[in-house]
Amino acid sequence: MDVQKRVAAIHDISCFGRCSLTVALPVISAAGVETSVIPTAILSTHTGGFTGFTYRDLTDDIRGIVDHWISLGLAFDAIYTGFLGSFEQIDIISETFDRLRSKDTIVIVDPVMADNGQLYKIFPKDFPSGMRGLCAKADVIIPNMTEAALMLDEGYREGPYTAEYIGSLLRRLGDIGAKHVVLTGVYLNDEEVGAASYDVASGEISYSFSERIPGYYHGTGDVFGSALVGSLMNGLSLKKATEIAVSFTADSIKRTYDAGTDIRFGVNSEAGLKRLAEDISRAVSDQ
Ligand code: PXL
Repeated sequence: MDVQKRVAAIHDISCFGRCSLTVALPVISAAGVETSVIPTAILSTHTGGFTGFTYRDLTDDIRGIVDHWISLGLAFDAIYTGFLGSFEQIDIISETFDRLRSKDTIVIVDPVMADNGQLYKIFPKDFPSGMRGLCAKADVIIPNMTEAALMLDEGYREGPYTAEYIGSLLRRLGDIGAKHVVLTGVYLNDEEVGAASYDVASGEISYSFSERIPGYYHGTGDVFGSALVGSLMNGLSLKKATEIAVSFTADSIKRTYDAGTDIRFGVNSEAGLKRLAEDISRAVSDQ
């Protein structure tokens, strides 16, 4: 029998608005993977489009949780980080990688901090350099186009993009230090949008696209990242994991668009969890 994989997901809890841990837990669990959490903060909602949200910072709890886990001898197949609220949290999570990772642990960093050409308002201008440092210690990084431009210290460009530009971004993101880069929000024409994956060692670049749905929906980066982590933990290739994550995210956005839901409320990925589990199982048997 296969030994079940275990992931440590390190994100905030946004109590309303489907993102970060409220997405990571169900999605990674649906992939059949045990999901432990380190909550970095508790907010009444995420910060995108809501005003008046509460924010309880949990930075002071992180080291104690890790100390206890180490005392129990726990091991993790992956560590997956997303939204981090301060430079201090970046430093503590960087230290947590060193303390929790073994030679077989995959560290996946989503440098959540920006979208649509803009750094989120709550972050200082130099935050991208902090996230760049954390990305240098990862095995897989999953920036969107805005985060990529910010970490490379260049201006954000509107698409459609050329394959040359995407290739140049991927190679320079690879130079930061991760072994694999998955760039999201990539589009080469106005009809489709998706992701490009890059394997630094082989130089292989793969694209995966889906129909573009109008509107900007919150939390989709976490839906994508969590499906990618769940797929990778099932032993799928980066290319296949990216395809499954693109399709799962696009279906979730389509369902939400058809329902006419407020874009701040996150997307209905819940109705796609069964299909995600089936897609992963099928891809595992096809290997
Ligand atoms: O999904 C990204 C995210 C996660 N957590 C918080 C956020 C955001 C994006 O705005 O505000 C608290």
